[in-house]
Amino acid sequence: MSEQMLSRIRMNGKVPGRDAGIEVRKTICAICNPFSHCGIDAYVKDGAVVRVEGSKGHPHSQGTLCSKGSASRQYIYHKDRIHSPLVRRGKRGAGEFEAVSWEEALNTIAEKLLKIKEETGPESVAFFAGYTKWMRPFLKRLAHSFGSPNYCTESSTCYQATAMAAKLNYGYYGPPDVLNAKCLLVWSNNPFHSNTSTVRRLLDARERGLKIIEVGPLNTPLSGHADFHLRIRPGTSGALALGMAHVIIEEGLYDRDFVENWTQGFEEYRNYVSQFTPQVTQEITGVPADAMIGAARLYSSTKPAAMMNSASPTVHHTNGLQNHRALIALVGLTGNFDVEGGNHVAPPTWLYVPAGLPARELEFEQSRPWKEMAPRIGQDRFPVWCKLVEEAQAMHIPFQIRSGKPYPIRALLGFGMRYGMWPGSDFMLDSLRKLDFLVNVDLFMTDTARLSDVVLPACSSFERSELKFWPERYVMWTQPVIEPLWQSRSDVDIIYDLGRRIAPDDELMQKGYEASIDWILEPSGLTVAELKKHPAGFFPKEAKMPPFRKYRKNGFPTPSGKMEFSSTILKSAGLDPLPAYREPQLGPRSTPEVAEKFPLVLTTGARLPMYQHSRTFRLGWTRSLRPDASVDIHPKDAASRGISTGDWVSLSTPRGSLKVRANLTDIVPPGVANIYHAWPEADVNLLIEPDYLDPISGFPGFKSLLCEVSKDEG
Ligand SMILES: Nc1nc2c(c(=O)[nH]1)N[C@H]1C(S)=C(S)[C@@H](COP(=O)(O)OP(=O)(O)OC[C@H]3O[C@@H](n4cnc5c(=O)[nH]c(N)nc54)[C@H](O)[C@@H]3O)O[C@H]1N2
Ligand SMILES: Nc1nc2c(c(=O)[nH]1)N[C@H]1C(S)=C(S)[C@@H](COP(=O)(O)OP(=O)(O)OC[C@H]3O[C@@H](n4cnc5c(=O)[nH]c(N)nc54)[C@H](O)[C@@H]3O)O[C@H]1N2
Ligand SMILES: [Mo]
Repeated sequence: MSEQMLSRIRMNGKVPGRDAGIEVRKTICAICNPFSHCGIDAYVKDGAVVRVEGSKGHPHSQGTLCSKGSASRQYIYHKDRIHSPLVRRGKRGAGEFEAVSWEEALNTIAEKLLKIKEETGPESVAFFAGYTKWMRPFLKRLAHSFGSPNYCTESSTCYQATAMAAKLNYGYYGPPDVLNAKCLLVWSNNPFHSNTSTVRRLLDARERGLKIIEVGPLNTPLSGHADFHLRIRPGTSGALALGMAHVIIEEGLYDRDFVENWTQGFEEYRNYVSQFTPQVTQEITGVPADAMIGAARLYSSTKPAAMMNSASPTVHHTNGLQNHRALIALVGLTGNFDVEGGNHVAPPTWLYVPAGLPARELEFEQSRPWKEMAPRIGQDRFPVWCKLVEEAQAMHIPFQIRSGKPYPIRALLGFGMRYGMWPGSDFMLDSLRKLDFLVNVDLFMTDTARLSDVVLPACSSFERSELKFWPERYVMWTQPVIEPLWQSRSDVDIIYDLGRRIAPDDELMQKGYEASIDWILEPSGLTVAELKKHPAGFFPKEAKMPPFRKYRKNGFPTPSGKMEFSSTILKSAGLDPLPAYREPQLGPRSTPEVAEKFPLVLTTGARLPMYQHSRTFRLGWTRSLRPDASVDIHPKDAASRGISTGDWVSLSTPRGSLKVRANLTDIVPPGVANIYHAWPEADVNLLIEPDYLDPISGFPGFKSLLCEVSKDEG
């Protein structure tokens, strides 16, 4: 073949090299959760990404990309990207905007926020970050340096309730040490859909003989690999955990030494769980007693055993916090807390990821002590949240906007804010309309952005620099592989430019983003200059995991210094100190009168591999994998209602109904309906009351309420 022909093939075939003008640059996919974020090789030609591939040899993602990451080009070049800063000119929500310069947009925001601060105090301005994590510490610092305690995030529905449960029981907690475990209790987590880059290691461990117990109502790709799959009725995790504790205690399978020396309230707990006999537990949870007993024996007698949890499905219930306390209590009860092959406590280095290095994220974020600021949104209603979580409880935002009590909320500065995230999303939407001033920063022109007074275009992970740690103790300072598209900018640049205008006294912020990262990383010995020398990332030599059983030296960071079966903090708040089981507020046992008309249990938001909340519906590739909003129901329930697959059906709750298609599947057990949570045409959060919340954590009961599915005759 001639050189000329070869050269043409290279050009057309996207082969990197000088001939083709294509360079391969390293970046990350940041569409999904911070524990994944796969390494990407971006093929760049003439300043545009022409192809993406998983970075081969990346220690976390090992060259893989899921359906979402593979569609990265459709994501970054999508027609819905916002091109320039916009200021509203027409009626709110009418979508009439004028494109303005960054200078004008930022000045408009600063003037308005400073005016509100002067009139009703800095607390009247709330700062909110949606699912995206990377800009959070900077946004929180901006809020506090401005003087507002009201920094809050999507974590008011995600993760933080599990962290609260862990703090109440143990003071701290750790992820499962899958590599060294002999038994893994996967309590409501579907990594095949929600955390794909971890699955290979899980399957390898299974091949080495790892025993697996899965708890969760839905069949998942893990179910076929599990020794036991306990298919609970949604919302009954707590009862199952108490039933398992009963078996473990009765049969003497608990860790006596740990319980005697390191726990508080065991006798009360033992006494309480004695009512959860296998028969009672079966009646509540629907799990056959034999399977529950078998799983309890397997988990407690295989050493070491680890528990894998998730950020949301056990706490998306009106009884979620106590449920989660009950299930993680099994870790201590069986002596698997902070041991090799169990749940190993390792403090996060940066953005939730433990990478074996110390850093100063918390000191950085909290630039002003709480006592120098007003009480947070939700502080009266969810005092235990405010004691344990360093944020405001965002579920209370719409209520405080409406009541103006204890002080008015007049402006909201949102980064990736989406009102569809809230239960009673129409209630949140109406509340946002009542604000004096709403700003949203997003990549795309979303419904929430359309409602705003000022809209700012953020850029994607391909167009910015961010600090990224992976649990494999790997770190990368990403560098833009292309220039920010149109006039978009990195969230962090926006935050620092606002900082200059609304928080001029914050000296560190005035020094800029990279100086702030250097400050945060100081205890680790890393600097941005050093990180920049490794564009593909590296393993810092200093990174090391902490020792096991740290409590033996320092006690537990709880009020009693012990693991608390009976919580001192809950007791002093006048709440039940034991991980007491209560039925979900709406359920066949708690509200049989409602169940007459709405006999199915509704669980929402089980993760689908191609969708990430609202993010990937607009992409042709991902959308083609599941084009229609659909509700999963069991063939038996469908048959008794005359429903076939693909039929249009009404999904109704006492609050309203949606028209969706029926998907007949035994992924759901009989009696349960399941629907994904962010369909653009069928928002299930319209069907859930805005105050359908766990009274302790404030988390919404997204995953246990009542519904009916009926054939749509219209
Ligand atoms: N592809 C994709 N990945 C994601 C996300 C996404 O939107 N798309 N979202 C990310 C986020 S923010 C989160 S929080 C995680 C969630 O990640 P996961 O927790 O893994 O996701 P889910 O599918 O919600 O829940 C896992 C399992 O919990 C069980 N479950 C469902 N309802 C209940 C219930 O009522 N009680 C109990 N005990 N178990 C129940 C089901 O059996 C289900 O298979 O995923 C993250 N990863
Ligand atoms: N019914 C029901 N509701 C749920 C759930 C459920 O299971 N059921 N799950 C809950 C959970 S666990 C979660 S985590 C939440 C998630 O809910 P959201 O936080 O709303 O999640 P997303 O839709 O992923 O992201 C919100 C916005 O962020 C924008 N965005 C993406 N990247 C960036 C960026 O880099 N910068 C900026 N500025 N914006 C960006 C996206 O375009 C999107 O418009 O939903 C909750 N709501
Ligand atoms: Mo989440």
